[in-house]
Amino acid sequence: MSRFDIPNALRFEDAPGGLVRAVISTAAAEADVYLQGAHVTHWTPRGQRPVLFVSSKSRFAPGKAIRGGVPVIFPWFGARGDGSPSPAHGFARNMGWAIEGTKLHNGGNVEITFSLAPNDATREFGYAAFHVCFSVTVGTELEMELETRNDAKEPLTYEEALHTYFAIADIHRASVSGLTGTTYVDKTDGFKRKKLGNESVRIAKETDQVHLSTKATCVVHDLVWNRRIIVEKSGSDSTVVWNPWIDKTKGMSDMAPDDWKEMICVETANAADNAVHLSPGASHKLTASIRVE
Ligand code: TA6
Repeated sequence: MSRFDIPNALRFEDAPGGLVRAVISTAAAEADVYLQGAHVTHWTPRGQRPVLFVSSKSRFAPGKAIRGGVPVIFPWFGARGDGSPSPAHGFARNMGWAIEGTKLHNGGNVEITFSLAPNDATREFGYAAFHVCFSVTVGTELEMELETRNDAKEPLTYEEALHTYFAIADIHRASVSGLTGTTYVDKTDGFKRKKLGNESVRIAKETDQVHLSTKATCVVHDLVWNRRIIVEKSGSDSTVVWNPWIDKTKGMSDMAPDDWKEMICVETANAADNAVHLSPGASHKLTASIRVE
């Protein structure tokens, strides 16, 4: 591991549950990224409150998804479309990723790059010929790039998401703008398709919406902490907004009873109608860049 260390900027350490994480510290920000799932769990620009939410009840264990931060979702979103017994949200977030490299940029930003290649488990799921690369650059912005290449001789269709959990002071005084007029699949109402009017998304009950065919930048407005979290993206045609609210949270062993008040997921995705179709040898890149104002 030490060959990827960057003195005074990036080091690796053993973390809870026998996992390993990269601890990043720059003049502009600090961050933690777990090798399991290439999972960013912490990003805080200097002088700011933590931007990402992680539940105090989250599991940190081999093969278990971390509840919070930025789970990397691949190659299916939610339940697997063919109904076969498979882990929700694909296999990428539960697996160990390889480190491809680390880099200290001129301006002081630190980048770490991970890759996921086929293994026995992915082959079991029918994924034998792909390559996924995920790079995270830490600075005043958190920049993330997820690039997928189809190494098979036949086309590859997949879904993906950066399932980002944002920390907020109070869900009752938060909203998400940038999705006006979009059509969304309401997963709390029988997957009905609905259209958002000329308004921001406000959360007053369990909310699980897949907004389709939108390339828009979204903003999380936090009226209590008086901050805006801006999520800019590319190569992504879906945005998912999720809050489990009271009852769903009670049913989740890796969430504390009041966690629903302090988090909102605004996810940079390609899901449902926006699944990606890659011909043999082709690649697709999804990016998200997060900043706080
Ligand atoms: O992104 C929203 C969602 O798909 C919800 O349906 C909810 O299940 C959430 O993800 C969390 O999923 P998980 O598998 O992490 O419990």
